[in-house]
Amino acid sequence: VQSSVLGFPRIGGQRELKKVTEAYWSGKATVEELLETGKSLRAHNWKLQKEAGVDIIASNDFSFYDQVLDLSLLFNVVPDRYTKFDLAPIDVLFAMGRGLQRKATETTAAVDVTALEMVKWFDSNYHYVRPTFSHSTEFKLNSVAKPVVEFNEAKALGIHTRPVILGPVSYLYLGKADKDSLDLDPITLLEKILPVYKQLLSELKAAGANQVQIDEPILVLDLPESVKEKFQVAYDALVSESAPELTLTSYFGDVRPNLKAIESLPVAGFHFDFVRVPEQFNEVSSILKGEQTLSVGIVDGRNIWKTDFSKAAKFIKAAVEKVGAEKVIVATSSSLLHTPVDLENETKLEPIIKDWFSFATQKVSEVVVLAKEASGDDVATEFAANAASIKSRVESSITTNPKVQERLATINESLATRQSPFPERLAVQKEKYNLPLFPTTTIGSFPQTKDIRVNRNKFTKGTITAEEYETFINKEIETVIRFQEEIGLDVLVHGEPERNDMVQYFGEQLKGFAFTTNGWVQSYGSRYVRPPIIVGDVSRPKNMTVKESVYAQSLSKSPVKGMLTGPVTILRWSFPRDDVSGKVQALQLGLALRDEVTDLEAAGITVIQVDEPAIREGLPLRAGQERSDYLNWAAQSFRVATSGVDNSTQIHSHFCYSDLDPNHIKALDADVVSIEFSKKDDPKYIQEFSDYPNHIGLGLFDIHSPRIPSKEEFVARVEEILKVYPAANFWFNPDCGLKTRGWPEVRESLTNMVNAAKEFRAKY
Ligand code: THG
Ligand code: ZN
Repeated sequence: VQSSVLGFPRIGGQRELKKVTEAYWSGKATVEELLETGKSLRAHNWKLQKEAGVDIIASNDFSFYDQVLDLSLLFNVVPDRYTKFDLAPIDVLFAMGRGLQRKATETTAAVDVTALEMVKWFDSNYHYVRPTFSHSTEFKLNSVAKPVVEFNEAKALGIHTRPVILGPVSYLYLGKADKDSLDLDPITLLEKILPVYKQLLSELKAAGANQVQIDEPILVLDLPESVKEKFQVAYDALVSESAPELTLTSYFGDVRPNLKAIESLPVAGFHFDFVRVPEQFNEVSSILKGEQTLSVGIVDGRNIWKTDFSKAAKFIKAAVEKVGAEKVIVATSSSLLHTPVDLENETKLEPIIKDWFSFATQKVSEVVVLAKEASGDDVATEFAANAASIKSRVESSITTNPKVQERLATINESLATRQSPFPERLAVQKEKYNLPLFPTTTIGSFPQTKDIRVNRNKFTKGTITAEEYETFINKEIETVIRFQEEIGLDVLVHGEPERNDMVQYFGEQLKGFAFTTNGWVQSYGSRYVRPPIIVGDVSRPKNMTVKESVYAQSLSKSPVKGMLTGPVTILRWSFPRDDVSGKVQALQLGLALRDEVTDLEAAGITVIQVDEPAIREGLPLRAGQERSDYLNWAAQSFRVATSGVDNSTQIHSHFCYSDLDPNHIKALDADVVSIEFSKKDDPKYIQEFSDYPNHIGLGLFDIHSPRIPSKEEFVARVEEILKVYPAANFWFNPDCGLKTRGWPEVRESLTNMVNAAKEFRAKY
């Protein structure tokens, strides 16, 4: 029985990839240094897996930005606006990923181009850059084919790898039409893209690759017939003598509803995720024919809990009995991209709790041990140690808190409902805040400058005192408040200089969480997050945000928003427990946040934003009971958090990164919502939100890009929106928080936005 890892994190144990990429962008590292770091990270990861004894090691799982974006460059799916500047290939990649604005120099012309749309990768916190097709897209294989280069690179190290590529049906389906070709349905391009896939596969074969992992993750979604039927077309064309053997790979969900579409594919094997959906085993394993192999995804690629060896071994045994040992492969459920690199880098975790975890490096060993066990090798020592860890967690008293469980039982509809419906609340809020038409605001964070990070580090390390740190933070808050007043924003924020991350910050203050010092996971490009870990029942020992908000409000007559992260988002961006349901965890968080909201209100902070950007990505991938249950408990936990306040307290919420369904956010009953919108070019999206009953701000500029929109750009965009959207309900705000931007851009962009709002006020 072989072992297989579908992909390893590429960021490096010490965030080497981030450091060199950002150094390159700021001109502090050369392109050679950038490429060299990539190469050494790849070599390190392959060797680590080889030494651990993994049989099937992935290559092409590395990327300088995003693996889907890499494929777009590989296939020449590069809109013309990125090619006209004569940029180096790596700069085209970064321009597509993050936009590029560069002043003209003596030798080079000015560059000004926005980024492609970035969206969440299924239900994870990773984002991919959406392939963007137009009628003029001409597929051709880049002369330097990255999967081939990296296969050869591993080969030179004596490591035979299995390249991973996203399959053609998923690649097209996950893409979209460019704004000049809105009538184009990307899936209709299949026949045109297949020859390029064939060419890539034959080049891989020529280089010596005998197997390729071809990912078709959309198999876990509800697909229209017109897409389902493409699998047979695609794989009939791709499977051939001149191609390596293909393992059709799915993950994150249930393939059963699409099984018909793949049951007759001539591929060499299949991979399924049995961590997420063990129940699919019987049906999906029944499609195997002849020599086809079954890769059993049994080590969780999405969470950090130790695999329960005894349970997993039973599962693998059943697979061996059904399909035969020579056909079974023990694998991670998905790529390990979504887990932190190495538990050994954690020095501050409580040893008892640390022993319950397994990060990517440890998961590699888990796969190997399980494959050995299934092959009849002696792994009794490993199994005994594992059983002891599992038992320690099950029996631990750290994970339960009877008081929290008692309070949870008191949740009912009235606890989750505001005093009065929105129209009545709006009337008192109008009177209380007296905001102008088209109120302007921001989402919450302001630039996290180097100065801020340096001081936070000093405080964490103890080289400055709590008082010195507070003085520093207060000074930052004051700067942000003065800035907002100066440029004329209406509803202010304190800027969140005291927060590292909007989830981690709360995780560190809540009971029931563990947090890491180095557990980074890539979110997009060079941006990583350090998800806290929910280990037990959640409660709030003391208030978490009141001090900073009250200080900020004391500096201004304008309302300053209290800023909280909502229960669903804290749950989604943490590593959750696997021993109680998501619903229980969200409601516990809802109760803890409810106390924070009422504490803020009591302290005079009466505009309170509770962000739920992750609510959409938490939606179960398929329609059905599970999805409607989710929508109910997600909305309920938000309303538990926000319904303890007076009618005159204005609740805001914010959403980003996904195609939102307006119906889902209606159920939250927030007074004002802001949503990411600047990359939504298709007017149908504006239409979708036109009957949203409460107040709304459709994000007016992309905060992932250093590019500065002019006032005229804002005006043109809002004119489009106001053709269908009621002016009286409309707020002006950016797409998202500004923490990743620099001050000069923020100053100019926001000034232009505020001036555009003033122009509209004069007009309406
Ligand atoms: N926090 C968490 N998840 C998220 C977001 C978040 N997922 C979606 C979206 N926001 C992703 N956006 C970002 C934006 C910025 C950063 C990370 C994700 C970021 N990270 C710092 C970095 O990589 O330099 C590290 C931050 C820190 O010090 O903790 O800037 O906001 N959980
Ligand atoms: Zn956002």
